[in-house]
Amino acid sequence: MAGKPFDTITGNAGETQQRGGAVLTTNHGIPVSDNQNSLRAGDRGPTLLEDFLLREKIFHFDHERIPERIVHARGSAAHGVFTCTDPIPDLTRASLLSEKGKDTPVFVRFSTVAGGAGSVDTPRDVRGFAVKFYTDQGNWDLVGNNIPVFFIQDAIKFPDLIHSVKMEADRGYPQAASAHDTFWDFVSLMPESLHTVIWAMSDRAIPRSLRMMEGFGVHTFKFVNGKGETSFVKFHWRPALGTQSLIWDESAKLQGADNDYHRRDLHEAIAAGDYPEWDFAVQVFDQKLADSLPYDVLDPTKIVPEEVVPLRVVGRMVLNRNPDNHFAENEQAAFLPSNIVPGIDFSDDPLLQGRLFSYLDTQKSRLGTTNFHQIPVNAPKCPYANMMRDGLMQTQVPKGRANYEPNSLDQAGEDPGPRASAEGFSTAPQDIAGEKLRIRAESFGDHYSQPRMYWRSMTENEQAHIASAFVFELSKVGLDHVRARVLSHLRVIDGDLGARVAKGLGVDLPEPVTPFREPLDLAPSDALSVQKNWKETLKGRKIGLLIAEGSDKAGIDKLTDTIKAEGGSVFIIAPKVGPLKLKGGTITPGGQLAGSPSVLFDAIAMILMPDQADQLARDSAAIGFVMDAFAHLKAIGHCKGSGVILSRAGIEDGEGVGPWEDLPETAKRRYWAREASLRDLA
Ligand code: HDE
Repeated sequence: MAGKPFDTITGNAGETQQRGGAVLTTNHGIPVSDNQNSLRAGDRGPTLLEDFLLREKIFHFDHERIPERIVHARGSAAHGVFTCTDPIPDLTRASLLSEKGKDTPVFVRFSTVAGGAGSVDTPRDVRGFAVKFYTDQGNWDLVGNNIPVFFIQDAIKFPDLIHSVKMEADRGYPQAASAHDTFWDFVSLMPESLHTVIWAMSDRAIPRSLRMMEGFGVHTFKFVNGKGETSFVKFHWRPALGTQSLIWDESAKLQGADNDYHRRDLHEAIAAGDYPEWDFAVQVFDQKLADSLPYDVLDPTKIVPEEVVPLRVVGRMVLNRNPDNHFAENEQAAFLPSNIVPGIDFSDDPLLQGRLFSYLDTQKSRLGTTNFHQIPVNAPKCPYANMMRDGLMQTQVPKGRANYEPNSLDQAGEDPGPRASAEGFSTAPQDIAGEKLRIRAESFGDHYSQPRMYWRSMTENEQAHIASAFVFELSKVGLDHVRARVLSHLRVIDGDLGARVAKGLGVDLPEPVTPFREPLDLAPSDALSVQKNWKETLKGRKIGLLIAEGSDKAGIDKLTDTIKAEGGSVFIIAPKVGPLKLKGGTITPGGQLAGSPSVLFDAIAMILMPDQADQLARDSAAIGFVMDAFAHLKAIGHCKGSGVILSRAGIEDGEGVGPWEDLPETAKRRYWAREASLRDLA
């Protein structure tokens, strides 16, 4: 029997080419009649060099990639708006903070540090938190992290730090992981890194969501007001959803379940109108207070606890628009700590000073041109004009004769071009005297007091997570002398920490190092703990609901509605993804059980008929679903029928485990106390 006619354009039997939308053209506007076949000599003959359509398309494709960022390669981004809520013209003449209710557009990029652009979202790592404010005085880039301190004190050590944490030079692994010899070798020889390392071993380095991270400017900056008076300032972002973290086993399993866990979460939240929000707060202090502290405010390995200098909330940021194109916006975004506006100034923090060079320099090799500022995501939204001209990929067409300054073309009646103004950026005057030296200030010499303060500010469970993270990481270190050297530092931070990590590794505790400065017992700061500041809310939390054929639709609707009413969301999972007949209606599930493990959710529920539950109780995906939820300290809601799955997994009713009707309440928490009975933490 003869089939449908063969289509010589698409190569499909009987299909005709889909047509619609705008006319497809070359990059030079020439309309294209066939985007399926290259030009051939005869229907089975060689391709012709003349085929400019083929060559242009392949040529462009061959060059689609640009060098990825040497650090922070993997990022997720969004647009939004910053609103000033408490103007502070007495402290700064920065216009974005000058008027209550004043809006400034922003572009934000969150990132991991160590992994490549295609690496997973949930390794143990510091997260970048870079904000570009498109102010009416030009762009201000606050290029910060989700941890308020940094590993090193001097920019000259940055290449060494990054080389040590990235893939090892000879073998090219591990990707996106600090658990290897070279990183810990560096740490053990650079005790200034210990404060950031203890943060990185805490749950802060495995955030639950980008929406649930704090952000910090890290360095001390300066504010300058209209009278030229200066003060020191540290910048903080506080997430409206509260700071929440994963636990280690969960983040490791998420690396298999969803490589894009954070990126997807951010994108979906914004697409659903569930806009992520942060308060913007400042810690402002003067030289006198700085001088009274037992550490140097120019040292980026130190925080100023908020119990010492309280936070003042001055604005709010809402992210309300996903990028239209990942490459054009996220990949081509260029953040520069040197982008600063009148009213804000740098401090002499030696790490910050080094950054002021690096970011401008890196853009030239990544984006290939000094004109990277003209790419839409980087361009200021206020007018900008100067005498800088030409260069690769120049897209602007300046008019007139004046491309130098001073000039007197105005006297000839021509446009003389832009001029500097007294209102422009000016550096706050500062006395500086001293010898020209390569030296580390003695005031930067205490590396143990603040890690000790951090350790002592944690809950018992958080301490156990930190000690266990050290054990995990050091268990991957093959060089005994490196491991021993790390332990000799840890016991100076805190005897208990050192002993627990040594015990967890099953090795002897070595002699302590002798620090340059005897560590101080600084007062613990509750603000540093994630668990002590947990927000009990369903907002931003995602519940995985397992159902199957015959499940009760009324129950499913009731649970879903209650959770949604409180700002949470429900994702329906079933053994098969096609439409499902239920008692009282039909539902099309969001995901199949095997592809929707419970690591993807903050809490789980099961509403199942007994026969379906019996069947699922023989399915390892269902057993794993409840076992992991339990092991990850999550709330579990079940119906009578689904009890059989729980008993097969050895889970009994107790704190956080009970009837599904309780879930809207129980799902607001994690059950930290459950952990001691589940795993042997250090
Ligand atoms: Fe960066 N850092 N950094 N960094 N950093 C870069 O700039 C660098 C540091 C941070 O989403 C690079 O455009 C040096 C501290 C973020 O695009 C590069 C030093 C903090 C991002 C660079 C530091 C950061 C970067 C790579 C030591 C927190 C991502 C690509 C002196 C306050 C920005 C790029 C984005 C990116 C250099 C230390 C945060 C190579 C030399 C401290 C969030 O220029």
